[in-house]
Amino acid sequence: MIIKRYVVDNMNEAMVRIRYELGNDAVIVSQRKIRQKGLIGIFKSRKIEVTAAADDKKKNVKSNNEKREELEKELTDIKNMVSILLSQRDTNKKDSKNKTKQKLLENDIPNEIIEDIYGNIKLKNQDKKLSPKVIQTYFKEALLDIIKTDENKDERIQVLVGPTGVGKTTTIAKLASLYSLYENKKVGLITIDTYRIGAVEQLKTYAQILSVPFEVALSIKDIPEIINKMKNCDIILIDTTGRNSKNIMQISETRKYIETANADKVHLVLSMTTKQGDLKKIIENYKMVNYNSLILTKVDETNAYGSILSCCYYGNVPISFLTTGQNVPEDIEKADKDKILKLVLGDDN
Ligand SMILES: Nc1nc2c(ncn2[C@@H]2O[C@H](COP(=O)(O)OP(=O)(O)O)[C@@H](O)[C@H]2O)c(=O)[nH]1
Ligand SMILES: [Mg+2]
Repeated sequence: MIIKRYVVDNMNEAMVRIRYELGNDAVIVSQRKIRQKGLIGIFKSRKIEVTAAADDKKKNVKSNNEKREELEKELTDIKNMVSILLSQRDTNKKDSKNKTKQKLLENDIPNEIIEDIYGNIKLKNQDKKLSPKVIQTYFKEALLDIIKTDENKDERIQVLVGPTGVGKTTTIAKLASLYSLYENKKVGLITIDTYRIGAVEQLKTYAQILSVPFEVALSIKDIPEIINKMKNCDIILIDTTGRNSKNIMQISETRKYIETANADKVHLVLSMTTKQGDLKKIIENYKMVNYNSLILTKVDETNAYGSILSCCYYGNVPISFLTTGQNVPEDIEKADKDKILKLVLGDDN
């Protein structure tokens, strides 16, 4: 049995406190009006003294039950809160993957490449849950693996191949200027492009301006003799006829020229204004000539740089140069990995 004494202003207050502290089964044993002690008591209103009693065990059992109910309720609330937070986090994660993906798609990076990279990240990190930031870092690392750039060791015999109009001849003029004017190398120019009217004249004019030897090969048979003539040259650049990548016969003829010339470097020249689907086919079909470098032209004519990544991904050889305009010799630069990554991802990434 618990007996407690309460000094209260009124009975209402007494009942509330007794019920709270002793439970519903408590009984009031006595009540009386009192005046507080001392001088102050005279000016204060009278109080009531209530004595109440309750069964000790009953009160405890009841309060334990109440406590358990309260705990259970709190637990349910916490569970609900956690599940809401978890579902919010999942949607945020999805949103952020979709946002990154959306940005890459806007930059013209093919879905196939994006999914391939995400697939690899998932595979490598099997059960681990990755934050969007970590995924983005892995993504950038994967891009840097795909983007290969050439060390440009100034190989002696270099051939430029690729479709018509991509800028092969213009690029040869730019390279000839770079090597002869800036690197002080002896350069020789050869063209096997006797197919198009004016093609010979175009390169011959550049050769005259630069005062470098220039030769025309009318057939494969001429190649060894011409190369022999240029034995003093540090670098020999060979221009070829633009080939339709679908024409296997034409491409295999170009391959014969390359083999006869014993080329050290075969640059596949690709224009960034070409549609991505076409680029992929050109890259595949030209594999026949065993190119070991890419030159990407007309980078100035596009804002969607995903094509650059496509070339790296499908070509799987390093990029040597990028060209950025029609001006000879200034509109050419050596490929730089970080610069290309920035172009591919867009400025704010
Ligand atoms: N905007 C732009 N035009 C280029 C670039 N490179 C070449 N061209 C132009 O593309 C056209 C075709 O160039 P050409 O060298 O004859 O191409 P080829 O048929 O592959 O030899 C010419 O009008 C060039 O001036 C470049 O980087 N940017
Ligand atoms: Mg040409």
